[in-house]
This record gives sequence, C-alpha cells and structure tokens, in this order.
Amino acid sequence: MTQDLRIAMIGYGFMGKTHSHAYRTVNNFFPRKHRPVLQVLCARDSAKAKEFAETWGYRHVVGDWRDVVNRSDVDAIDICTPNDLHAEIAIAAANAGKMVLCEKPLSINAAEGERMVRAVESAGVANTVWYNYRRIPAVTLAKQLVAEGRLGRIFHFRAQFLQDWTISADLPQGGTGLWRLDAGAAGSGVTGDLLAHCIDTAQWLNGGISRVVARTETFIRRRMHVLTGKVEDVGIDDACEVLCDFTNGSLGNFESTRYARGHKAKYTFEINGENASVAWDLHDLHRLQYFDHRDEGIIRGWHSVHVTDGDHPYMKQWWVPGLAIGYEHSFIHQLADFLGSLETGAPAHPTFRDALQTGKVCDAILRSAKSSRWEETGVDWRER
Ligand code: SOE
Repeated sequence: MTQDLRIAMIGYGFMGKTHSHAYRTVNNFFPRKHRPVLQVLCARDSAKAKEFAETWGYRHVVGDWRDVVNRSDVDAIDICTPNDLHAEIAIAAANAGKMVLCEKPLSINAAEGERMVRAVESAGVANTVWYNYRRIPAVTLAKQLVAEGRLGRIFHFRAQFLQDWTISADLPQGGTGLWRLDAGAAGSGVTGDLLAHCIDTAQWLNGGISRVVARTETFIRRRMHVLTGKVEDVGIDDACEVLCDFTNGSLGNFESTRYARGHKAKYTFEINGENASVAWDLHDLHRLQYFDHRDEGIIRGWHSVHVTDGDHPYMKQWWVPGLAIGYEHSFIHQLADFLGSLETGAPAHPTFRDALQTGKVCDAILRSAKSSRWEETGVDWRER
C-alpha cells in the first residue's frame, strides 16, 4: 500500500528543479512505500512561481513560507532558498512537526546549524541535507571499497572543486540569480558552496577532520549589489586552500575556487591507502579509478571501472549494464534512500547532525584563514 508524502518546496531555483525531478521520478525506479506528491510551491515572485509550479506539477502556489510550514496538507518541507533562510524555515518546520529536507550547506554557520539540529532532534522529525554527490554510484562504490578495508591504512585524502563562472568583474552580487556572491545571503563563498561538498564526502569516506589550516582569497573585492544598485564590498571568499588532519591519522588537502578558467564543475577526489588508491572526477562521473598494489606486477596499474553494472551501487534500478546515468540521478538516489529510511526508521544520512559536522569544518577553515593558524574543528564524527 503506498502512502502519499506531500511536499512543500520553498524556493525554486536550479536546486528546485533537481529536487522536483527526483520527486517525480523516484517511484518509477525505486519501489518505496511513500509516494512524493508535489503539493505546494512557495516563492516570492508569484509569476515565476506559477510558471514553475505548472511546469513541474505543483498543486498550490504560495508566496510566504510562513503560510506553508503549518499547513495540514503538507508532510515535508524542502528548503531550496538562499542559505540565510535555511535556519528560520527549518526550525519553524520542525516545530510544526514536518519532516525537513534542506539544501546544502545546512546553515550559514555552525551556531545556526546547532539550533537546527536541536529543533529537528527534539521534534523527532526525519531530516536530511542534500549533499547529493555521495549518491553518484562511483562515489558510493568508493565508500564501499574503503569500508571493505581494501585500501588499508589511509595516508592521504585530496579533493578539489573548481569553477570559473565569477571571474568577470562586471558580474554583480546579490539578488535571485547571484545570491551566492552575497555574503549576507550565502554566509561564505566557495567554502560553503563548493568546498562543503568535498568536506561532506571526505568525512563520510575517511572519518572526522580534527584540525585545519587554510587561506582564502577574494580576487574581486567590490561589485555592484543587485538589491541596492550600489558598488559594495564583496564579503565572500573566491578561493580557498586547506590542509587538514583526519582523526584516523591521514592528511587532507583541499582546494575550491571559482577562478579556475576552463573548469566548470571540476570536482575530484583521490584517496591513497597502504594497499590501494581510488580517484574520481565529476566530469567523468560514472568512472571510478582504482589502483591495487597487490595486483600481479606485470598487469599492475590504474583500473578505470565503468560503474554501470547491476552489482554497482544503485545501478540495478536503472538500464542495462554499460548504460550510464547522470548528475540528476544523485538526487533521485538520495530521495530513494530518504524514503527508505522512513520505512526502516533509520537516520537519513547525511542528517542535519552530519551536515553540522561539515559546517564546523567550514567555520574552522574561515577562522584559520583569518588567524593564519591551525584551528580545531570540534567535529564529533559518528556517522558510520
Ligand atoms: C554553484 O555553482 C553550484 O551550483 C553549487 O551551489 C552546487 O552545490 C554544486 O553542486 C554545483 O555548483
């Protein structure tokens, strides 16, 4: 017997599309008891919201999120707004007893994140944060290989997330399209937007990060602000470089920037262990590179595993072996896992508490960039 799960989505940008697509598709491929229903779309621009709702099939359109969180015809609130609104909406939704699915990063800083964790945990509502890259089958396979102990003791974790879309000094900051450049709305620049993905994956694959040393740079320091029409100081970090220690004794090395000309979404990571290494690249997302030193010498080398077979994570639900899937499927997989967790009662990782640990690392990175010293993260990494 299926059960409707009535979703109210707040915000409708790029992420609104990825989530809506997942809600509409998940039950066609993943048998689950709960069936998402696109109940309410909430956004301030009523004409655009109406158009989005018609395109994706939302039943109702509402202008103010405060009119949504208490609705009795809604079971779950999905937050796709700029980051500065996450906390207030999530806390109100949890207090109203709604499940909460929140876009990353959880919050603009860890202090806000703590309050959000308290709200969902004391209300006892299901919660998750859309760190979608974990659910790309090649990345999930990396997790499996690490968990099986194939790599042996881990020495290094390195990751990069490189883009180039903010290089032009003419690009304004703020407003609907460019809030990621406005520190007031985003909290930080590449640290919260891009590096947070790397940190989420890193702690999931390799355990907690205990301390960091970092530098950030803002290459364009003044930009026109869309909301005020004035040229204002830029408060975000354009680039961020980090060294860190993991609690398992391995060393981490991270870089994120929006100033790497030629790179659009070049998210890569590599893990080097005593016996084996894995490497992954979002631009070639269905492949996992694997090197095993225990292979016979004459054929030893990097294997490029095409992660499309039925025994690869999530792939049994899709086409036939050899046929690849894409970026949007990572959201479908996260949703399928979330719906699965509603049936088992298990936490839907990454939970708010897990995402808070990423937030703590990001805060420590920004602190270190100011202090020029090593900073403790205070991370308490419990997720298995
Ligand atoms: C920024 O350009 C962005 O859209 C991020 O906000 C997303 O989290 C990332 O997955 C892709 O890049």
